[in-house]
Amino acid sequence: MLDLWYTEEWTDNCRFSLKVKEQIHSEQSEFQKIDFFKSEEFGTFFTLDGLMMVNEKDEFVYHDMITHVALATNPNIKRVLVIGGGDGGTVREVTRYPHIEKIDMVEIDERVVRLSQKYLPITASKLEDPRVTLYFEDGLKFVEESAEGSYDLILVDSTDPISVGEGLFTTGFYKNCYRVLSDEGILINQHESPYFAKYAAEMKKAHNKIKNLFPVAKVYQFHQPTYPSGHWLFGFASKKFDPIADHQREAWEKFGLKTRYYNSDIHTGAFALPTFVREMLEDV
Ligand code: AAT
Repeated sequence: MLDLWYTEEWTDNCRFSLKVKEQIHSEQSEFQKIDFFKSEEFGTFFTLDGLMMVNEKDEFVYHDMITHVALATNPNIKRVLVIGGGDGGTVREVTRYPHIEKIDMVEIDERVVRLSQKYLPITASKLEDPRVTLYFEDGLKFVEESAEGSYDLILVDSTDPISVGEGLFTTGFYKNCYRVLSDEGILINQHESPYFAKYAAEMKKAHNKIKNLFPVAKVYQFHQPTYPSGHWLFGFASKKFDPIADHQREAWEKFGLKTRYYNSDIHTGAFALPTFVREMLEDV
């Protein structure tokens, strides 16, 4: 029998391949091509337009890091908006805080949610939490129409700035995020990779736009083996809180959450950037 491999072009000259046991689903939704596979090494995974989104083995890294850094900076966050994140992993982490009152998730493509519920219960398990409301629409439009100060935290769990994800990397979008956040608000966004030039160009553009709007604008890093280069970033922007100076280590530890990637030392360490990344950010 022939071996089946999933291959992703990280750059024109570099590819990532994963041996596949079986392709379990494939469709073209209204917005994108969705494929689900089973693999030995990374378990079940899905791709959108041929790019890895989530797999069972390393999703904990991404979902820990998108969520807990903000909650350990402002443990009083009560109203959360998740944009994208159709697999449900980000919402799952947010639901772990009993004091959070409201979690709105705005995903453009309902099919990603329904297929994740079917094939990726490990991430989609908390989408039915009573605090969660799902909206199937464009996140860009949703923030335009949301009231001023209506959220304490916005988590932008988006695809790359191509196709439907493009609007979530625009100045107009970030301006609306600023308006929709309370005075203590925090914005975390999927911030691409500093490593290969084509992703680094996007991350510099995004940082430049956010830094012109928010008094606090930083980036932090984590290891995501299945994203291009494995070196990935989130952006941290806030009206008030600095993630290091205002880090509420003890308050967060009191929540008693068991996490596999995030911990209080990682919180500090993630903001310590390699020199080449620092230089890229100074440069913008
Ligand atoms: N939890 C990690 C998974 C993702 S998927 C990102 C989701 O964002 C997708 O389900 C996609 O349909 C949704 N999305 C894209 N654009 C929009 C939009 N404009 N409004 C609402 N939802 C949107 C993140 C993967 C990161 C990959 C990095 N290489």
